[in-house]
Amino acid sequence: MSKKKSYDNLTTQLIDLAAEKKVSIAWDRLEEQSPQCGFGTMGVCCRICAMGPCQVDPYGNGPQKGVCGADANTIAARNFVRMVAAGGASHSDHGRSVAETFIEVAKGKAPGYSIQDEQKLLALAMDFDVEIGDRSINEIALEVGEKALAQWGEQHGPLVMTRRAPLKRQQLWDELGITPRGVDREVVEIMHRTHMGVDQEYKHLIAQGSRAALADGWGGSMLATELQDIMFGTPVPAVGSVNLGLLEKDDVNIIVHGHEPLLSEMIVAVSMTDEMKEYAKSKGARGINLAGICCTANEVLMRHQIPMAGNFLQQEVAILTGLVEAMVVDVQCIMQSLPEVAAGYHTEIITTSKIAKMPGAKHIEFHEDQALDSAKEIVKAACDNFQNRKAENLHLVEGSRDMVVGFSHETINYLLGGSYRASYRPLNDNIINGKIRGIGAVVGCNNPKSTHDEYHIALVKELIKNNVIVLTTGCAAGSLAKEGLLDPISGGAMAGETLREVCETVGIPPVLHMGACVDNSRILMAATAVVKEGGLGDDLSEIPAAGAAPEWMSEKAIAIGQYCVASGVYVVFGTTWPTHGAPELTDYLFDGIDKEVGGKWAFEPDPIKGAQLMIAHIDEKRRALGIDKKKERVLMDMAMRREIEGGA
Ligand code: NFS
Ligand code: SF4
Repeated sequence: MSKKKSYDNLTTQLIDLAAEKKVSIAWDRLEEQSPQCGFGTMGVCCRICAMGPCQVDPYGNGPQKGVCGADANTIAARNFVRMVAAGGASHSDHGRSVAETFIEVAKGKAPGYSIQDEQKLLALAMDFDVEIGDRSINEIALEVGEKALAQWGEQHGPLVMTRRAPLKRQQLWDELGITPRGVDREVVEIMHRTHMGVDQEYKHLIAQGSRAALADGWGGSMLATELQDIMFGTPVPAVGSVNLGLLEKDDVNIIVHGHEPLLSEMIVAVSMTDEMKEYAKSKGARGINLAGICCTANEVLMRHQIPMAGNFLQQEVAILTGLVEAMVVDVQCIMQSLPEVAAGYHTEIITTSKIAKMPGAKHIEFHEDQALDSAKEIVKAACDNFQNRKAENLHLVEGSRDMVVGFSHETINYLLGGSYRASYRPLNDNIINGKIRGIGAVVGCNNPKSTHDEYHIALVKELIKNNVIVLTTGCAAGSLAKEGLLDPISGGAMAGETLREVCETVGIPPVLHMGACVDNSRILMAATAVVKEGGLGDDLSEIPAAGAAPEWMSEKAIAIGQYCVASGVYVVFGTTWPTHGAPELTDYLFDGIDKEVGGKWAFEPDPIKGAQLMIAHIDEKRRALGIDKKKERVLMDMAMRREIEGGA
């Protein structure tokens, strides 16, 4: 590979160090894997039954059917909706753990956890028709928790949370027969329908993909966010910081990596106790420095301002600083290579989840009913490891960036609404008057197939330059933060004139950090609030907005993309696209599915072109709403403007 591996300087330094030390990291393994199988890349390899594996030749020279007769569209659509199933299952199973713990908290059986946001609990109680009256908070929480948990297995639907969507959207889902039932059922149905010889009509398969994805976005994921906010607090704007320069030479450095805040919240709490601080000192350290990677980083960053060490592709190189006493992992996006990378270092890789182990890692299982004890054991193990640091392994990198984090859908409401009345009115007005051209949601992973961080940054710079306000989550947020885009001053300077003006007035950056990937449900809620506020159409598909996952790699990204598309959103993916071997299916996903659900997919490997696709879509929506005309004011020269303003 000749292209740059990472846009980030610190990461680049450590990639070079890895090469020097002959430590194999993701980019090296990608090279070893290259060229990757074209059938797999294009989605037309089927290994669903033992008559296969079968491949369909996308260029028409080889076989066009699998042994069973399945064609390219069926094979690629089955593969695609299986990605939706796995991605939705991951988010939603995380949500299920949260719901289970929530119930234990309500019963008073999970010491360490508590109900922090009572207002949000009461709002959720109303969604679930739970009587409030003069019942105690714990009583209400217990009933909410049990009703929420039952949503995973809801057999008939509709899921309670889908009733938050704009009415028109709910009716459309009903008409199309994709109103989701519980995610457990939808995922099982995908596995059934994609078994050999069942559903073999690609549009019909994709419809089930939509239904399952909606069960995640408007079910499992949304409930994960809601219940986490109730237990750990709804994020409010705060200053945080990002990048590997935040690892401290004199402290015990613990990196929390993965996804579920159930564990990381407890590690945060425990590492702040005097007992643990003293323990760290007794091992020769100054104190304890906690930092995050991947979505766990977003969770603890937005609620506790714990620094973000990095995003997905920085997990291996973080170890190469020689400063990490323990990397504590739970589920999802954790590379199996970590123990191997750590082999020449003192870093301990600690797995903690009941469902996830790795060879070469130390397993300290985390139990929610003894959460503080589990967390203490983990933090102590990290402190014990401080004295094993090897001086010859130290490779300090310097640098970090500040950012503002924690824009939940509620805080956007409050911030933009000002002190009189929380409301989305000012946001809608600024969209209608054209100061804000539209909304872009930029989310998702890193992928070594494209220069780390670069696509996120280039795409978002182009969006904000064109006055599109950006909402971000997940590893994308990490990329953007490293470039200073989440900083009101440096980010604001990169925004177009009118967007900058709005941001300066409110005191926000042009890119709003909304949390982890599971919190993409916050973006759905924010978009819904825009619709309900009025003036921008009456469905999600009518507002001037578009989404993107430029550097995606995970099946979760496909699930998110599909629930956005099925919610009426235009979604652009970069790097690679998994159905190219099936042209008819691909045409349908890119141009055809929108006639049904209002949203559609696009693939664009160039960031500037990707941004332009999003902007063109936003402009088209503005035209349809009849709010495109006012923009012409921009074309007036200063003299005309002075005349008008003077005459007013
Ligand atoms: Ni999202 Fe979070 Fe990152 Fe991608 Fe992985 S951490 S759930 S999947 S890599 S953004
Ligand atoms: Fe081949 Fe059909 Fe079996 Fe797939 S399901 S492996 S296409 S025979």
